Amino acid sequence: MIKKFNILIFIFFVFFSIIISEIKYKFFIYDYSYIREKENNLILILFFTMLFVIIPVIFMTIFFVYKYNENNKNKIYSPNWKDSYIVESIIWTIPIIIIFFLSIISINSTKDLDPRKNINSINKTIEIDVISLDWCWLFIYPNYKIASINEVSFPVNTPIKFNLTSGSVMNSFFIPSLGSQIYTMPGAKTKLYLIANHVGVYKGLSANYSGNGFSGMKFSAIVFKNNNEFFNWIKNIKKSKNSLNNINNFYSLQISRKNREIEYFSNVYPNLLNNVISKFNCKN
Ligand SMILES: [Cu+2]
Repeated sequence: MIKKFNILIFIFFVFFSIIISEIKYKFFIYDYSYIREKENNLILILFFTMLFVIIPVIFMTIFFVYKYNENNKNKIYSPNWKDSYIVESIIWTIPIIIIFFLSIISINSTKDLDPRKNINSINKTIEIDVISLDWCWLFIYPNYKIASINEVSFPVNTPIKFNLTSGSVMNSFFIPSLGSQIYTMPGAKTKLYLIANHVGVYKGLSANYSGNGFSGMKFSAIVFKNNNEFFNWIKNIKKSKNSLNNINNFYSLQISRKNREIEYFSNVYPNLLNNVISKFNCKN
């Protein structure tokens, strides 16, 4: 009987370590940003805290099934649970401690990972306006008067302030490797601060189903190794013949199209983001 029990426990721990290593791999391979790193740590802390409950419960389930089995001749079954102070204090104290611990972590990380919170860095923050359309992403660099569709770029270790809105329905702006997602909503402006700590090209997407062409609503986020590379990218866009210098050009972008290619626009209409927002705010 003991043998069978040992085998079960062994299988359980093998299975458990496979899950843990898989989770570690899945999380840490995408550790490309400061925010993402903090989010990963938070998830791992919560996960291991919950193991304090899950492991004893699984262990006891297997143990009790064997110990109080009908075929176990050596069992001594003497239920005497009424007013057991030991049992009562264990089943109340542990959850209270865990809930208290988790609430402190939740409060602190909610403040800490607020998407509207500025990220401290020696490098100057870059502002990028983002407008979600049917079904593509429009990125505007107000300080450089350029825009692009389905491609955004910035230098490494530089905080980015995204100002977001939607030109059509609600979508969700998400670069999974860099951290937090945030909703874009028509007539509303939201802010999101992100920073990339590794050079590379990351996938961006909408995490909110928004219609028929949604599956093609993807963009690439290019992280350059220095400002020079970033300015070259901007110069390249400045050469584009397409422009967005009046609101009608913007309206022509709003025509729904699926699987749109990357497009560049030089000479962008000033304050386009706020214009798009005010379009939805009709006061009667
Ligand atoms: Cu909302």
